[in-house]
Amino acid sequence: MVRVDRGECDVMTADGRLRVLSDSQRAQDDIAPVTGDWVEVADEDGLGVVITRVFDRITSVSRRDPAERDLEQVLAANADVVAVVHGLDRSLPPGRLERLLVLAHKSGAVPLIVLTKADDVHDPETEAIVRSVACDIPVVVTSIVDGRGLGELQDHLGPGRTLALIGASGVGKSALVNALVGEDLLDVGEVRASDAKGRHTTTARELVLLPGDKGLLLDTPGIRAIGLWEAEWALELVFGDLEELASRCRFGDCAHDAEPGCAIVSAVDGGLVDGRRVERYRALARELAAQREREEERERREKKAGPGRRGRGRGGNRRR
Ligand SMILES: Nc1nc2c(ncn2[C@@H]2O[C@H](COP(=O)(O)OP(=O)(O)OP(=O)(O)O)[C@@H](O)[C@H]2O)c(=O)[nH]1
Ligand SMILES: [Mg+2]
Ligand SMILES: [Zn+2]
Repeated sequence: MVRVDRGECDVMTADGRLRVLSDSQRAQDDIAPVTGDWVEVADEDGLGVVITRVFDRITSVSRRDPAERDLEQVLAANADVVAVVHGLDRSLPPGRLERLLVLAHKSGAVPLIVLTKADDVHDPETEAIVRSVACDIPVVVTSIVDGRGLGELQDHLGPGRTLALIGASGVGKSALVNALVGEDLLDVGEVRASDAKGRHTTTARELVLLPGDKGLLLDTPGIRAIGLWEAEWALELVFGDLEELASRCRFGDCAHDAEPGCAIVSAVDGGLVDGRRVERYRALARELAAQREREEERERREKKAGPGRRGRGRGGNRRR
C-alpha cells in the first residue's frame, strides 16, 4: 500500500502501481489498510481490483483518533525507522516532543529525531530543548538548502528499509523526501512568516521509493493533536531517567507527589531533575491510565453484547 486517499488507494505490485477503491475494501475486511501495509489484492467480477486482506503489521505508528476520543488511528505501517521531524525555524514545547517520541517508540520501529532548516535557525533554544528530551535517541540536523545531514539520514535507510516522517505541518517533511529522492516529487508549501506554521500541504500518506534501492520514505500529513494510545511502556522509555528513580521510591505505587521517601521529589528538590519534566511525565501517565480504564470499560460492554467481529480474509500473494 503506497498511498491512501479518502476514497481510493494505490497498491504497488510486481506489475506496477494499481489504484483500488477503498469502499469495496471495507466490505472485504474490517481492518482499514494504511500506507505501508502489505495487502492481498484480487480482481473481482463487477468490482474491479479490491483488497482482500491486510497482513499483520510489524510496526505501526498510531495515535488516539483526534475526531473520536476512544479510537486508535494508524498513521503509518511497517516503518523500520520513525523520524520525528521538527524545524529549527520555530520553537518546540518539550511536552510536544515527548509525546511524539512516545508515539515513535510505541510503533515498534527505531526512533530518530530530525531537525530541519539548519540553514535558517530562528530559535536557538530549540536544538538544546530537543537534545535534553532526546536522551539516547540520535538527532540528525539537516538542511535541504546546503545539504547538511542528508547523508547521515541516508545512513538510517538501506535496501528495503522504510523511514517514516512524522511532525507538525511546515517542518519540511515533504521537502526532505524530495531532497533525498533528488526531484520535486511531492508538493511543498510555504510557511506563515509570523510563526512558521505550515498550511497542511500534504494530505495523503505516501510511500516513496528512493532510486538505486536506497530504501523507502513514508511521508505523512502534518499532525496537530498527538493523543497517545495504550503507550505505557513507551512512556517508560521516553522517561527512562524518571522510571529509574521511581524504582527507588519507598512505596511501589508512589504518585511522586507528596509521599514520604519519594526519590523523584527529592531529586527535584536537589536540583538533579527538572520539576516541569516530572509534571509532564505524571500528566501523561494519568492520561494513559484514564484512557485504559475507558477502554477496559468498553471491552466489558462489548463482551456483554456478544461476538460480532468478522475474520480477516484469505491467503495469497503479498503486495505493498
Ligand atoms: N530554509 C529551509 N527551508 C526549508 C528546509 N526544508 C523545508 N523548508 C521549507 O519549509 C516549508 C515547508 O516544507 P514542507 O516540506 O511543505 O513541510 P511539511 O512538513 O511537508 O508540511 P505539511 O505537508 O503541511 O505537513 C517550505 O517552504 C520548504 O521550502 C530547509 O532545510 N531549509
Ligand atoms: Mg508535506
Ligand atoms: Zn515517588
